[in-house]
Amino acid sequence: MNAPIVFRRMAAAWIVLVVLGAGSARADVTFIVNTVLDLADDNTNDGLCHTSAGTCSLRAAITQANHWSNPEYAIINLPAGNYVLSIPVPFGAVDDEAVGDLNLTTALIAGQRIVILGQSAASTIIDANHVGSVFAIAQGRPATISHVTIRGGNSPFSGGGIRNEGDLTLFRSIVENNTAHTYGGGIDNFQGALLVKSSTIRSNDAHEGGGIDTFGIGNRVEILASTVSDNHAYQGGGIYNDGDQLFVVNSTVSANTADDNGGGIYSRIATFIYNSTIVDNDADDDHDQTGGSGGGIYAESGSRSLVVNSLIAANYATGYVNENDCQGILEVYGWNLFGDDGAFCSFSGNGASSHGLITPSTIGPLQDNGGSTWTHALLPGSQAIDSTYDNLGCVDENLTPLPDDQRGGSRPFGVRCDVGAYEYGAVTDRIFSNGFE
Ligand SMILES: [Ca+2]
Ligand SMILES: [Ca+2]
Ligand SMILES: [Ca+2]
Repeated sequence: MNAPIVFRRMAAAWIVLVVLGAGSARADVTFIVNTVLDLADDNTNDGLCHTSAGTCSLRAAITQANHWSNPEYAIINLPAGNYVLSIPVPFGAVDDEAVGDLNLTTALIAGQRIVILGQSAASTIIDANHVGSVFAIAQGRPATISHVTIRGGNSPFSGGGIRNEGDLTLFRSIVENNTAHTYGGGIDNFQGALLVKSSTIRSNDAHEGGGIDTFGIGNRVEILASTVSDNHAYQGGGIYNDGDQLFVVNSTVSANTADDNGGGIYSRIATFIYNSTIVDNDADDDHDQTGGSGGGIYAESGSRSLVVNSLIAANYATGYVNENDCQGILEVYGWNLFGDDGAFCSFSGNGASSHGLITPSTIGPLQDNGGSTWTHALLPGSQAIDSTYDNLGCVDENLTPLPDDQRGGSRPFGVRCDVGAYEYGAVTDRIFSNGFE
């Protein structure tokens, strides 16, 4: 068939094909979703996002992106709307791309990336309606999901919101109110690469890793400028890390609960925490008096848990009765502040010179302090203000200075950078556009 006919067919099926530069090898495709109704693609071999109703649904766009065979981006433009998944998995059938959760399958060409772009986390909602997970990202699938809310997932296995075995970047998004029977209520990162940036993981539930569960050796997981809050699990209320490359940078872990160990973070192999705020988490939330230590961080015996310029305070064990910021050995550098570091923690790294105490009442509540995520402000007089004592300053895992705090306010403000994710006095834009940073 000739080119103009192909183009007309694509336009009719709400496809915009963008070829950047004549003779360029780069070719992106954009699918523009035009219905909130959940219908399957009616022909996966035609290159068209098209359902039996003549629409381009989110499921059809993903399916056709899975089958896209050119080597660049497959972009899915997802307007504001409430996208409720509604195709059950037939009894005994495979939960593939046509039914149940949204499957991003292995790329046909290595490195090809699917990009799902919502309008904003407040207005583009993807809801599994509690009948299964929301997303499953396969091994060998690079994907970016931005400006959406992912909620209502309920998995009998792992990854209530997202199960990631691929290479996923989650940006300016919210993962909330998802449940998994085993691992990762919000996100289960199973031997995948995961970057969570400027996003919120909140109010999810699982057996291990209420917000996020990570598993795998050599699989990089980075939580950057994000907030993990109000999640619950048996162990690892906020994050359960069963991998060796979890980096928590410029982020907040708050108000998560575990019935057993690790209210905020359970570190099983290796965890690296830079300029983060870990407050108001609770271990032994079920008050059964067995287990339940490490309200903020539980560092399992033999694990490596590195903490740099971070604020770990007002965490509890046994139902918010006993202050219990950490359990186990923390490897500390820079200047770290605790509410109570005496009872269960010991320290390596710079040792006793690398940590002190903060008065918890100088930490504000978790709220909108500007930026795209909620944070805990430092209140006037807080020991965390201007107190990253050594010459390291606020840095990420590459020891690169952090130019902003979690909210996007320039740091340092004042004479020094502040301990934790929030820079006192830093000015932020309270209104964010939908564009990439
Ligand atoms: Ca099709
Ligand atoms: Ca599926
Ligand atoms: Ca400062």
